[in-house]
Amino acid sequence: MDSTSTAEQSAKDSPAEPSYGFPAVLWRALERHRPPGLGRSRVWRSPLRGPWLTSVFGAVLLVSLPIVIVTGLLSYIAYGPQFGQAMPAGVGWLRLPGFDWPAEPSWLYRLNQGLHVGLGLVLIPVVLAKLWSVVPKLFSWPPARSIAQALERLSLLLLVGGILFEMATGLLNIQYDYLFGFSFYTAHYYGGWIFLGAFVVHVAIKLPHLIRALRSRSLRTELRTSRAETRPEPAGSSDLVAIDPAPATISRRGALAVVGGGAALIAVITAGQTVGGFTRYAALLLPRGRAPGDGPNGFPVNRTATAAAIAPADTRSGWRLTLTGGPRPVLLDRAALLAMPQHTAGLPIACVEGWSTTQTWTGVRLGDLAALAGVPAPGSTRVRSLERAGAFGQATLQANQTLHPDALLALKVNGTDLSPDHGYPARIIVPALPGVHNTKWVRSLAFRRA
Ligand SMILES: Nc1nc2c(c(=O)[nH]1)N[C@H]1C(S)=C(S)[C@@H](COP(=O)(O)O)O[C@H]1N2
Ligand SMILES: [Mo]
Repeated sequence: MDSTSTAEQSAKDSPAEPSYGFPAVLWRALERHRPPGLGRSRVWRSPLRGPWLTSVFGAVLLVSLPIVIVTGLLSYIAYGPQFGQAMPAGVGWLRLPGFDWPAEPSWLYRLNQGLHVGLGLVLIPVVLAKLWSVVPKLFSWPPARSIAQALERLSLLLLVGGILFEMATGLLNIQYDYLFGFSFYTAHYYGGWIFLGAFVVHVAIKLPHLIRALRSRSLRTELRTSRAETRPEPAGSSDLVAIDPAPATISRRGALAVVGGGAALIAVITAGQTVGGFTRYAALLLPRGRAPGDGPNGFPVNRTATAAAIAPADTRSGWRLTLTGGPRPVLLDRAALLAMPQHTAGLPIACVEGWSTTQTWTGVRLGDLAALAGVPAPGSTRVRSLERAGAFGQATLQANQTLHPDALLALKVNGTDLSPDHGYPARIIVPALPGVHNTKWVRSLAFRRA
């Protein structure tokens, strides 16, 4: 008799709805304290929302975001964390497996950064569309039905916050460059890891749903369905589907075209920054990716000589290049450098901001200068600029970067002397090196033994 009454009691206690994993008391309390306006709101009425549409956007991001993530991490390695010149310098246990960044092919960093920045920008409309497609979930109440779901929703916070943060900081950086000094890199780097973690969790949880949803409708059929024929996905298939759907104001085909068109537009106003030629005039999203004028020195300038506070007098006849690391320092003026064997190479400058430009450079091989200094096989090379302030004034090159046959101390570009803005009297130009380490207005090279 005792056992019967207990059973009856618990039958009354358990809610009519499915068991939610939380103790029933907690569940009911949450239900009772529903904030106004929350719940499966009838506000979200688009008949387009549903697991299929969300999964189409999700599938696009699933294949493309890993490229943005990996190129981002590779860019960090390309900066040379082994020399403490990647930002942030100390990353604790997040330290990536270090390796010498290759000096071949010469377009390696150009491709890496073009993909990272270009794809990152192009995906903005897709990310926004995906967020739009799941926005009702943001307002669902109770916020979670089980511990597992609570954790999942927490990961969503990091996922959504992470991607918006990365896109906003990335966008601001390419627009205003070093507006926030170097803290941009630190923020973008840690933000990237937070996003990466949340992304992995999200994919692990959602992949089966994504596959099922993609199979539930045929893309081909959707692309043939007009607005008038557009119907909501089956009610009850997911809480993404509107309870009280309004008539369609656009077809799914139309929605995909708007998002795809937005992405294509961004591609058009971005690609010119690295493709070059006349397309550069369309590189509206990247002020620095645009050329300042015509002529041999008419290609983008990151920072002008004036902005870098280079005194013209210091670059004229009194200028000397100092080579150290050997038995005694070697001093060379520009005439002495021009009297050495000259080598010409077509090499890109590829900025971390995504823009790049390929020019024909002429100058002395770094390997020849190392030999002249008495260190024919240096382990690394420390480059210093006349510019003393900030992180631009110096860079360290790896052995493979110093000894590559196309690695130059350039004196000329496209057959004429470097302009003051491009680093006269001499600048570094090394294949596949991140743009920032192609130091302008070079003052000294310190070769370090291996
Ligand atoms: N001394 C010095 N070198 C520098 C810079 C600088 O500001 N100062 N800018 C760097 C960056 S970030 C890039 S992308 C390239 C740009 O070279 P450019 O201005 O000749 O196109 O130069 C690099 N070398
Ligand atoms: Mo740069």
